[in-house]
Amino acid sequence: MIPVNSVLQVGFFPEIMQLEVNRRLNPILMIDPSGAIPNQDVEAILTRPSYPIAPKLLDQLPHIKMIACCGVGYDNLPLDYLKKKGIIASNTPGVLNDAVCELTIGLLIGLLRKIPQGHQFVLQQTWATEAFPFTTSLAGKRVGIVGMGRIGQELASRLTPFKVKIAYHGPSRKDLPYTFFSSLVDMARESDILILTCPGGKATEKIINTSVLQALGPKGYLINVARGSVVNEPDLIAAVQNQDIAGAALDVFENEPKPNPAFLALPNILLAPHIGSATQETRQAMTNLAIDNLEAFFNHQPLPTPISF
Ligand code: 8YV
Repeated sequence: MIPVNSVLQVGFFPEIMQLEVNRRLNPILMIDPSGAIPNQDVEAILTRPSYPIAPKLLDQLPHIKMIACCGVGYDNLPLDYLKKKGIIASNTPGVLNDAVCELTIGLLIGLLRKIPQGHQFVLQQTWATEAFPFTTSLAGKRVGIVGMGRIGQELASRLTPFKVKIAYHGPSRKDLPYTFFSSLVDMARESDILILTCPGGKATEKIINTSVLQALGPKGYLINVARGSVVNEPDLIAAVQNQDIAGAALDVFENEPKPNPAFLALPNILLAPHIGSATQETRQAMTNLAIDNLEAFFNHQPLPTPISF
């Protein structure tokens, strides 16, 4: 049982998620993280990855012992600070793998086969006078996955039936039936498609830069469903503008919900508003898993999905 007035909800939760929250607990709402603290006696925070939880906020909550993040990424949490203060945290891995992989494959095929351009081609009735240009097949391509965690591994298994050759880059080799590259540039050089599924944070900040994009080459494609922080956006914009790569599909950006305006004018780019996990079923499951962690905390039980740090 979660005690009344014990949980502070930091940030906006879309309706279907807020309904689940309200069904199971009665949080104190702090929709604007920079606003005034509504109640300093709370023991736990419920939030989402899009809301950085600053130490200065936590310093105003002397009884905080747990943070439940409703999302798989937790680069919004000050882990060193939490460790120092003995604050535990949870996220919601696993339940969003299907949704994120489905969107990734949708973006990939939409980008390679120019599906949005084909839609406009028909709407504008250009078809009556022109033939839509040939595109390129996914089958036979070399796919390099950056970050072989739960989502990366699920994506690799879903891509295999598409007759692609799969490689991966990450901090260490894993016992997987795919080629491992310790060097990201080397993998880019040996790939037709780079797909980013790695965590955000300092370790992956701007690892996709001009060197990687040049190695990927003019027939190469970049797909980002990880975090905007993983990509050096000016480098990517220049690479697409100069046709140093063939195109990019992006679901995440440095500045959400107002991405760099230069992205909006690029050809051969496919943009989505950070909807990787945004299905009704997935967001309900994520919200309930986040609350399961809160319940476990208040019942002095092990957390279902603790963050290790
Ligand atoms: C969240 C995300 O899923 O899970 C993540 O790491 O990137 C987000 O899509 C979403 O904000 C739900 O809280």
